[in-house]
Amino acid sequence: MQDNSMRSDLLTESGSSYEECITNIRRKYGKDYEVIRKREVSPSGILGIFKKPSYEIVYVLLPMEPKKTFTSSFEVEQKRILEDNKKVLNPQIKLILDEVQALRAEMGEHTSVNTSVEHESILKIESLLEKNEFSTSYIRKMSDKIRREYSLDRLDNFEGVQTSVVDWIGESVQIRKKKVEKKPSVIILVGPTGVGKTTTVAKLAANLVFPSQLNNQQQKEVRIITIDRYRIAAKEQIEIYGNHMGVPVSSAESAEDLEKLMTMYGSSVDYILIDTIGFSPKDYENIAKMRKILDLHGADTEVFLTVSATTKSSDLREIMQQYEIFSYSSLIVTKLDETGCVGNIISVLSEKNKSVAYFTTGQKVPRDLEIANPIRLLTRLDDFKINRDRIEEKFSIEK
Ligand SMILES: Nc1nc2c(ncn2[C@@H]2O[C@H](COP(=O)(O)OP(=O)(O)OP(=O)(O)O)[C@@H](O)[C@H]2O)c(=O)[nH]1
Ligand SMILES: [Mg+2]
Repeated sequence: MQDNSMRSDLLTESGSSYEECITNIRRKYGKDYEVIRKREVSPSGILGIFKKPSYEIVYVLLPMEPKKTFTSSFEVEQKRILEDNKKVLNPQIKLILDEVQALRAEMGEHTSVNTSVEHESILKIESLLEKNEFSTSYIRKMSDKIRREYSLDRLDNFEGVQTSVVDWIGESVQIRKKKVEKKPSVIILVGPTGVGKTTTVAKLAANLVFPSQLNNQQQKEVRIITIDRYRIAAKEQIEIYGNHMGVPVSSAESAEDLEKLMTMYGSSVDYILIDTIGFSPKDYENIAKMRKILDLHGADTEVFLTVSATTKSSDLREIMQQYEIFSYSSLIVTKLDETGCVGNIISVLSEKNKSVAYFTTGQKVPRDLEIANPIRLLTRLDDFKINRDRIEEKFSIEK
């Protein structure tokens, strides 16, 4: 048995299908692994055209408790100290220690029994979730929920289990609750570089200025402010959109500038949309500076963290953590059109207990913007059987 408590190297498994690769990985290492990449490999060469494509999964082993049968040097040492101590300890403590050891052995047995009798339906669901790039902890929570809610004989009905899991995934997506609007409502978009903040500000502006679902078909008075002082092109980019929509665009370089603009607009406008510069989540200094500029005392502000749906779970966690200083209320998930997998987004939103406000689904302004809804994510799940009527009835947003 190998010790994989410290491993983080990338490993590769190949097979004729995704399921075959997963079965092989599980046979070797159990469930303590996380899929990093998966892809279909087309056979090369002239003869290759007659062969079926194969599958390749790149994965890492997660740190785990050493298996029961494996005794690390640490455990040997621990046992030795325990034995030594027992010799000199008084009988009462010795009794307690013996009991602890017995309990430990029993717990070990129970864990091994549990993992060996996993029901086929649960295994199938886990494999489906992995394929959709849900995080390991999200998958664990789902399997636990199935075990809790389903008796052994009901588990045989895979279709039934699958329907419940789709419902639970939908329920785990929190949608931003609309606030009571004040005049002006200030909306600030923050987030990493290139995720689509400026484009989304333009889309939001257009959907507020012209009658749409966003403004209940009532035209609103809108202003745009950009904090992008370094890049001329960035200001031009938003000005072009502004001109098209008849929305004035101003730029602010400091907290004072911003304050002045806000006072000037006052309650004569309905919405002030603020576009900010994107920073890498590692650029903590600049993120903090931006936070200072945006200190809007008293204004009715709502900060949205903008992230791209193509970001992998571990990066999403870091971004959400680093932008926490903005006290963002909710997320905007962009570029949903660019990814086939939505498990990463659903997992991290649920882990961090954050809601989502909007999705963007392409480069077209103003068309490719929608109010977030679990249905959009559920219909993007790969290989899950989705009952469209059911989820539409269950998750359509109240008008
Ligand atoms: N496919 C796709 N592309 C998008 C979407 N939203 C924005 N883009 C594209 O992403 C690129 C970057 O968009 P920007 O709006 O400039 O991104 P940004 O976050 O303002 O970037 P910085 O200001 O540099 O941080 C542009 O080419 C956009 O057209 C989307 O929903 N789907
Ligand atoms: Mg921008």
